[in-house]
Amino acid sequence: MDANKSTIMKSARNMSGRINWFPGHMAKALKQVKEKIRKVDIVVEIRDARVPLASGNPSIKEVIGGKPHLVVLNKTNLADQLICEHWKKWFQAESKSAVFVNALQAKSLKKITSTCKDIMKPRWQKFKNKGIKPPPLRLIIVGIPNTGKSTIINRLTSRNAARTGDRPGVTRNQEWIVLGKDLELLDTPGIMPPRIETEEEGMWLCAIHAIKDEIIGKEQVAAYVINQLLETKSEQLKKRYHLNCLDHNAEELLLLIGEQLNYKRQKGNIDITKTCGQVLQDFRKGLLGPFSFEIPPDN
Ligand SMILES: Nc1nc2c(ncn2[C@@H]2O[C@H](COP(=O)(O)OP(=O)(O)O)[C@@H](O)[C@H]2O)c(=O)[nH]1
Ligand SMILES: [Mg+2]
Repeated sequence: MDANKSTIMKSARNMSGRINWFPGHMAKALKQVKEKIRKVDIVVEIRDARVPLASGNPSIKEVIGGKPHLVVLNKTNLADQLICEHWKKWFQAESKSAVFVNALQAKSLKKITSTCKDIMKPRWQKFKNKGIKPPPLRLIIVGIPNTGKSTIINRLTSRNAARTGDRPGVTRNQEWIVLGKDLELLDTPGIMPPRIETEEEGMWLCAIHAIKDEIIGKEQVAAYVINQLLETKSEQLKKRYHLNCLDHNAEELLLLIGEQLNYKRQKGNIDITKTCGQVLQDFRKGLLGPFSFEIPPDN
């Protein structure tokens, strides 16, 4: 047991006790996103509904400039429904354009394109007032890793997509995907680096896999998730892994889960890394129940 435990406790901290979340390049990444944003009319930022603020990057404001900005809170099927309702009200009270979606559901993605059109209506009306046909509305999908950008692009484009490159007189390098009448999407998303303000936010981003497990270690991330679930959703945990009793700390529970899953090494020791990997995989698929990490701040 002790040998296993020390593996879990292995720390990702540097000498000064700070977690080294990632090796930089923030400015370069933001510059690349900025260059892409220059080409579009509206920026659609995908975040994770379980972490509505911390899965964004506050620097995006400067990167976007004055362009309209729609926040899409994705993966609502993995988030606590009641907390999502609170967040909806919060975004409304802040007058921020936000839609809540589950990218795995075609119907909910329509909200993205229809809201974009609504947001752009006043600007497009100006063209019409001058008797000019408005140009196609161009959008870009941006966001931190693993929020569902590629899934959303693929699902938005799979049915009614044609490349503008196929049309004469438009860009020939196929960077625009026609999404339907008067709507075009930049074919690659802008990948934003996360900006982590507190250690807790960092752990949230690890839990939703916006940050690679290697940074903190699977064991630490799994222990964090278990501790969070123990606070509110412990029954689901108990049921999933056939645990008799939850009166243990996270490290002990992970060993019990490994025992239940029969994840063993030679000599019968629990394979704790494999166990932690499984717990994280189950959590990220929603098999341990819906869960929200971040609750709305007071408006
Ligand atoms: N449960 C759930 N999973 C999703 C949703 N959207 C995306 N995913 C999954 O999240 C993972 C990351 O998605 P991906 O599109 O690659 O994210 P990207 O890094 O932002 O491009 C994939 O396993 C997707 O299947 C969603 O709304 N609900
Ligand atoms: Mg992707």
